[in-house]
Amino acid sequence: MALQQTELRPMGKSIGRKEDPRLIRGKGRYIDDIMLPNMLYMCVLRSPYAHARIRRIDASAALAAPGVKLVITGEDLAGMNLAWMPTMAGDTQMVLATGKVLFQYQEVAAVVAETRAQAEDALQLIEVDYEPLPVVVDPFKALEPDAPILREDKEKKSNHIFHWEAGDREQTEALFRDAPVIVKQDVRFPRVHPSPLEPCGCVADYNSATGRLTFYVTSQAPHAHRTVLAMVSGLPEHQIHVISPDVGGGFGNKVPVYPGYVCAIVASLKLGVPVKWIETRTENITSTNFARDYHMTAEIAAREDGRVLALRVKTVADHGAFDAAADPSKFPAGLFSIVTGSYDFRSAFVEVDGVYTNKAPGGVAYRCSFRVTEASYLIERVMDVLARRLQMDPAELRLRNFIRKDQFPYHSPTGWVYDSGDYEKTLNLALQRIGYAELRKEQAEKRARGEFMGIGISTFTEIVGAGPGHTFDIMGIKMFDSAQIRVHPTGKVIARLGVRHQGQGHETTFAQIIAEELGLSADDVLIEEGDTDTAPYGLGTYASRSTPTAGGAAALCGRRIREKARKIAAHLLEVGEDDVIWDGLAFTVKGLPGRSVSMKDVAFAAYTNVPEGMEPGLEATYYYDPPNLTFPNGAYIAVVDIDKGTGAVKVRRFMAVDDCGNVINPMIVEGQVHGGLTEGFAIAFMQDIPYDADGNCLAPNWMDYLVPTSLDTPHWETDRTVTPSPHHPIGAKGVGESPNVGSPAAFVNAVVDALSPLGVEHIDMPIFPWKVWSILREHGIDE
Ligand code: MCN
Ligand code: CUM
Repeated sequence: MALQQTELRPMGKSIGRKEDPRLIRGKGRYIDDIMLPNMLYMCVLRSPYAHARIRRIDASAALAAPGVKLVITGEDLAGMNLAWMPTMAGDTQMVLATGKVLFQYQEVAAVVAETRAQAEDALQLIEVDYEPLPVVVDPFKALEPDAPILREDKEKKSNHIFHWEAGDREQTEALFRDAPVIVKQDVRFPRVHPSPLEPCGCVADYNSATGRLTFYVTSQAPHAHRTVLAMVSGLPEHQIHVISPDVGGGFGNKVPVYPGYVCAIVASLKLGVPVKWIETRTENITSTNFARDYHMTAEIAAREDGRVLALRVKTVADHGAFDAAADPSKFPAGLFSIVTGSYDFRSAFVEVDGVYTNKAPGGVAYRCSFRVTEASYLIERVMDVLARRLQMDPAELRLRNFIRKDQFPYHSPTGWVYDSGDYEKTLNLALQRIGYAELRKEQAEKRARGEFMGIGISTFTEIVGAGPGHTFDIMGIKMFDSAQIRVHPTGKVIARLGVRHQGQGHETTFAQIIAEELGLSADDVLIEEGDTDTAPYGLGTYASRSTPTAGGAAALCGRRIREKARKIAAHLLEVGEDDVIWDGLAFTVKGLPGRSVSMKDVAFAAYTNVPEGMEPGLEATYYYDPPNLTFPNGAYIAVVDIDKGTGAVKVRRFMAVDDCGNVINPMIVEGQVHGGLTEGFAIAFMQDIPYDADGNCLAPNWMDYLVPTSLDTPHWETDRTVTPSPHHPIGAKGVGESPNVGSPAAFVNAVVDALSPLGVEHIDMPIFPWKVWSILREHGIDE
């Protein structure tokens, strides 16, 4: 039974998630649920070496193994001009290795068999003769002149990928020259992985009679995938039908096109039957889009009273073997230049250098807002370093430097125009809700007793909603998004959007937006996403862009429907169009409030009784290219206690005040915040993908790469302020990534604050208990 929530005017209400009755009862349809007649299974052979020349591949024994139908190698693909594919970052990536392998677990060959077990068994029979080459895992070593060159396919004989900068170098230097106070801190954001519950996978189904490829794939961006596949495969775009069924978590992992997809399509083209490929957990962690791996150095120039003047940032970005970051094309370091954050710096200069290493390729993913997680963590960490240097309370330092409410729209020194915010109000609410003054008193008492309690603040500014199309594109395609609404004769609606949710609740929130515009209930509106044959073109769900872009399209599309509906209403009410007013629920006659027709009446008339000469039907499509991004923000405060015996950090309290403008569904927003905080907590305390000197991945599964359970997860307290976006059709800003962008700094600041009596100024994530334990022991604290 479906949920019934017939409430009208659903905007801003916590109505139950329409998708949950399906998903919670196991009635979802995920990629591995798709079973087609005559379907075969594909498995991928991966490299045990991080860097090696391939002398020879012998697949004859595998080909002769039971059930095996096909083996594909890089050489086979080279014959079809498919051995390499383009990445979104403008680089190229090997589909199956030719010549050499560049990271451990790189795709070397694919086997297709009648069963998955047969395919896996046959992988063992493929003989590959590797000649190991020197390995580079440290991006700084990769930049040294005598480092081995990894990408022999490139003209440029160096491991340096790109240099990118933003801001004003001279002005920043000048401010640094005269500054009375300068702080400097090296900060590493470790390599992490979004690790969604459902790994990546696909079913490729090529019909040789129709020439049509139906491609089922766990995708956050089905339309973009169709375009890329058309460009890579040479199949006409209308002959590719991409279907992204229920997605079991994406977190950015399901934005890129992966080699396995191309291999499955090639296999289906060759064999004429459907081919399924589903990753294992290890394949997902070791080869698909990782996140972060930023080595950052930040300096702040300030006055003695704490007023900040300038910010200087230098970063080395480790992209692994191929730059497969899923950033907008003109932004090799994503939106990292938002690094001045919530503070009114006079000037800033930011540089990023991208580097190849023998590691898995990437890397933009994991609730990252295109590198805003790194930027936000850096500035929030370094503001605390400055506070400590000046012996100033970190809340006070922030309040002194915030961009003030009356400065919006605010032009940042790196070129962004922040739309709106009230940072002071948000922080004050968080301070008051958590009882900041009392906590500081408690901390002082505990310090006197030799106990380690810490309070960490993070007041972040996010930047989400890419477009606008004039600045943001992916391989030339402008980053707008779309909605199409069809109102049927009985007033029931099907709406399709160009985005594709992975658990964010679009089936509910977008139904709320459209129902609000049409005077219906959310139950009357069915939301469909993920099918390129039916949905209007859109760029997909990532970077918290769905609400800012497709949400805007949904509202404006609803208003477009209303324009036609008003004409029909005038006809039904037998008055002129100008005398018809929309009161939020129905069309009424000016001055005659008793006379009205509802959207349901109008819908029926649209198919039965339209005014003379009017086209029948009631539907509309809207492509919305936003005028600017939206700038959600928040104030997070963590309180931690450290166990001196074990070094374990207990997060005693966590207060998150978010401002994402007008809220469509408060419960869903709270759920997004809980989820993102849990991931931020995991990043701060549990997650890292290290490599040894030979390039072996040391966290290739959930035994070594830790995912938090409900037992690890702290209790989250949430609240909100509302500063509507002035340019968004319903005043909403995105929120999905805010908690992950904002929270790591709050956790780390709290731990550093706890240990500051020992002189600790910084600890790199993840803060495992052993790190804290070692610091305590180094300082002679032994309990
Ligand atoms: N919302 C709202 N009011 C607002 C803003 C948002 O009610 N003012 C609602 C939206 O309508 C939507 C949800 O909150 O239902 C998230 O909206 P938005 O911030 O627009 O983000 P997206 O829908 O574009 O989701 C993307 C974002 C990203 S980039 C990652 S990564 C992430 C995240 O969402 N991955 C997720 N949250 C996730 N949640 C789940 N369950 N699974 C993932 O894979
Ligand atoms: Cu960068 S993770 Mo989200 O944008 O899909």
